[in-house]
Amino acid sequence: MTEARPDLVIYGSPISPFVRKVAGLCIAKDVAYEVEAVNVFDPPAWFRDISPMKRIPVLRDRSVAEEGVAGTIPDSSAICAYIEKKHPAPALYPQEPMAYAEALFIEEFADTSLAMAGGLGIFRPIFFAISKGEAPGLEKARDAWANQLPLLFDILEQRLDGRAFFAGDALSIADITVACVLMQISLVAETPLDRWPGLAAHFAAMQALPAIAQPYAVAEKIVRKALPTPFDLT
Ligand SMILES: N[C@@H](CCC(=O)N[C@@H](CS)C(=O)NCC(=O)O)C(=O)O
Repeated sequence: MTEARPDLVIYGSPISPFVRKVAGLCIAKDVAYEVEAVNVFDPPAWFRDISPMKRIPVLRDRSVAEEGVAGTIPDSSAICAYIEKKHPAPALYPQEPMAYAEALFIEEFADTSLAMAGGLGIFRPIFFAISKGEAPGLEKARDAWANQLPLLFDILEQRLDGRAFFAGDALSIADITVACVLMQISLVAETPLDRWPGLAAHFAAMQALPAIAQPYAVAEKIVRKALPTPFDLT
């Protein structure tokens, strides 16, 4: 028996935290999806047409259109908001207005500040170098871990304030996004969070969820082929 083709296609790579964020939202909602590989650094012409910012992920909803720009959405935040509208249960955005705004802010904070420090500051200098057969950029990564991330972890610790979730009293897009971006660091480096006990507890709880663990396992399998053991940046 063959599985039905899912409506939702995520173009990109599981190595991207933004692809894993969309995949995580789908898993948490039990919505079928597939990931179609696109190398964003050398994309095919059809992908350039649907990715105005030359970024992954882009979503295609085949139930809307099978090809062309129609039925596609660039940007993980727009994609997740679309999937929430299309598949409202379980809700992954809080109902209460202030909690809703908090969730959107934490999502944005993780997508920008945290991703800059963890992705561009740590993951890329290590993994991209190793993939090209070069020495890992440990100096840059150690600088990001020591000088950029603590301020961001302080903010997350303060926002979390000992709670189980960043916004409202249930899992939301905020929790999924923070975990996916933090795990971008874990792909290449140990991620000790002892100085931020609330964030450490949140991170451990998130890592136990299939929505976070399953897409990460796919990425980890790819990364471990080139880097068997994560680095200690402390
Ligand atoms: N805000 C975008 C960010 C997407 C993004 O930066 N993706 C990275 C991969 S992790 C990318 O496509 N980078 C291409 C490049 O740097 O040229 C989103 O949330 O989708």
